[in-house]
Amino acid sequence: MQIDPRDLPSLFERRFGRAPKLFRAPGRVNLIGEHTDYNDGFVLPAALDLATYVAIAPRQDRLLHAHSENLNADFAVDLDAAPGPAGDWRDYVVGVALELEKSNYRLCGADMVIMSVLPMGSGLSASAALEAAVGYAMLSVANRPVDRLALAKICQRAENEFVGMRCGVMDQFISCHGVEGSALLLDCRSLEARPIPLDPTVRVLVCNTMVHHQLAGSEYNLRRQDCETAVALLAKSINGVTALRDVSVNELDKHAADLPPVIFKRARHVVTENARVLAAVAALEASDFAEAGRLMNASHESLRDDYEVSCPELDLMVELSRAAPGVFGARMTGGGFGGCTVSLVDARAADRFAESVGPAYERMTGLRPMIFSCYPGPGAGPVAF
Ligand code: GAF
Repeated sequence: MQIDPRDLPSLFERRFGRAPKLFRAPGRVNLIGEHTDYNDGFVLPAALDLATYVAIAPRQDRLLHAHSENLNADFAVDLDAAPGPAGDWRDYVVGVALELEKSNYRLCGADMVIMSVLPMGSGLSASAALEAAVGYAMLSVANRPVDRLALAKICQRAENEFVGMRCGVMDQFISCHGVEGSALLLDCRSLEARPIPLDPTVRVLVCNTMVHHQLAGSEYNLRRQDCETAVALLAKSINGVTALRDVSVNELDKHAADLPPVIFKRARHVVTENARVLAAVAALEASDFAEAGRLMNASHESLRDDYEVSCPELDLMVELSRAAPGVFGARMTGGGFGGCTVSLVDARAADRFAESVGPAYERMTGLRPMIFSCYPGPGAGPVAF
């Protein structure tokens, strides 16, 4: 099936007999800072120009009626009937609506058609894009002003509490706050963000490995538990530790013996990754792309060996990417266990990147990867075609 968001107005009118308003929210690629967001740390994501789109019109009652064009599936729920999770895509839609109401945003019922050009389960945060697009759209048709930070937190809560995935705030934050042409350095404790413009002499290239290992969700929640264990143990001997953000690399080394070996490795990833994010921002701002690339490489090694969230396909894609001409660095991006890699590439070599990486990956895995250059786009909002 051909997915084209420009078809949304006519698809909506055919289905619901009236004209919709249109909204979009982007997916993201994270340049560096993985599994640091739920440790109150630093991340450096950029919003993609690939997005999830929602066509919406209000209803007189409190029914939420949604159709997914990608899945060719429908559902209807009564917002007053306190629906529980269904275990599929509906939960992102209903979860956001219910969390908005819990936060005192009274909504009206709505008809929606949803369409996404983001590949699902590819680590580009299609779920946060769905949440942010639906949240923005529902607030708008209920004539409520959109506070982007409040919306990002509500979408995260919907995912934590309704969907059952204990994600941090990075994906929802960048989907709501993306800045065209820039990545955002986000402090996940203060939620302050600073745009880091992407230099025109470099490109960000994303490679989808086309695999998604099922253990992603359960292992993610286990990693969070490991971090909480590390914090509880370190807080006994270091003053003022409430998150791994509060621990320096030296302090962690000094207290290595207080932690079981696996917990130490998890903590070492988070603590060193936080330091790498800040160093990478300094390197990007100084146009030192060799250093930024070296830090991205070190991030991948740490995720693979200490945090143990990589997989053979991600490692292979990273290896092939690093061997391509003009590549400063490459790493997995997102939660791991499949999905995408991100590479920082000299703009002059970017056009040839896909032809050096794609066929080799396909030959070795039998999978044809999707490879694209990412120009950072804006955050969630209305759209017109
Ligand atoms: C997933 C989560 F949703 C994010 O919050 C973040 O933890 C990421 O994995 C890892 O950095 O995308």
